[in-house]
Amino acid sequence: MQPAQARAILARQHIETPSWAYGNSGTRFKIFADEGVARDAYEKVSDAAVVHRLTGVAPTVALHIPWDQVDDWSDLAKHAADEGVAIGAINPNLFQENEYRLGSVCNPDPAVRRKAIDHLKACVEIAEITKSKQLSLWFADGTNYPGQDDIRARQDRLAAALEETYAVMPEDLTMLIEYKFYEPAFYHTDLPDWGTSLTHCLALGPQAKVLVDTGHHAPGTNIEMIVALLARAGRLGGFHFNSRFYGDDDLMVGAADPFGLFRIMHEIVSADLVTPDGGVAFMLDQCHNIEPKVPALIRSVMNVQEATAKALLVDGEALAAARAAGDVLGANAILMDGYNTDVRPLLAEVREELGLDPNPIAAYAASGHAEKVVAERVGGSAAGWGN
Ligand code: PSV
Ligand code: MN
Repeated sequence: MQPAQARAILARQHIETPSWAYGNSGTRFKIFADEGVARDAYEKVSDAAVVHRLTGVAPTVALHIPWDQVDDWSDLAKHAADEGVAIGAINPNLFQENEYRLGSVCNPDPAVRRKAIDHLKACVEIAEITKSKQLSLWFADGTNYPGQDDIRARQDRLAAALEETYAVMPEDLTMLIEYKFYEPAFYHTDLPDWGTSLTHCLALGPQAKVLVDTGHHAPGTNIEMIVALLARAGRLGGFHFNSRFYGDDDLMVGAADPFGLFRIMHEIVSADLVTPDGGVAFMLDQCHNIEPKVPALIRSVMNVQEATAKALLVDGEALAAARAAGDVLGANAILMDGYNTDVRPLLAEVREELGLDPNPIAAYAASGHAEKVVAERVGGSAAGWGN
């Protein structure tokens, strides 16, 4: 694609940031608290708005419920609008309460399943009030020991819960079903892979789609192949971007494997799903344990932009011709030409065309936001896992 065409697409890109990345997080060993960290959903939304103002391509923020519980959802949506952003995906949290020790919607106890399904339905209502377009589901359900529970019965319980939730969804809401091969369950996970997610989506109907979290695969998995298959099936609902060296590390997207991210974006570009009209939600799902959070999110958005720009610059016509001619090395070289292009000047132009500083990281440092929130956000407790 020509640079001018790529620039037009990049200017319309939409990358969603997650509210939980603005709060404190850590490992099971230690949470290192930062100064100036958002204390509630309002402050997280304000931080997300800073990322959007500096990058121009992060206009929505995902919420996690009840981490982001507020008294008045329309007031939070209004706060977002006042800040120049909107509420993105609504993520029901079904993994932090004592009742969920043996799972949520797959729990053997019908009373626990009822509580979990009621929470899913309450989140549909929150999505309606906040005008969110995605209900994003991830279940920590699974077992730790062979024999612990009936795997098939748990699938039936899962299907029933999804069906009851799907039935109350408005037509403009998409249900995203995320999979993860292990953790926190270690023997079996009820939604371990894209095939299981897709099977449930197909049973539910067209408003159910698969969410690919890049950290949720075994090492060496060819994620772009999964992306291609889901795109072909019309069921690629979105991404949780992050990067990993070992497990579900939730590091900044593009930090560990920028080439893998490029290969994913190449499939997205080839399937013509890169713009918001493609209906794929490009979301980040990360934790910033030791690095400052807002600039880490700015850097992450930029990393996605860079991978996208490289994918857009691949010469599609030349690639098709090389493939048709069986030119193995030629086709590979054409793809690598895209990857090896330094797209930073092109993205600087995109930002200038949007009226932004070409260097969002420097603009953030100069903005004084970090110092301002340290001075302002005194008292109360910083948001973090569990609140
Ligand atoms: C689970 O590991 C997950 O990827 C899900 O998307 C959760 O909602 C999120 O992380 C919570 O951090
Ligand atoms: Mn995720």
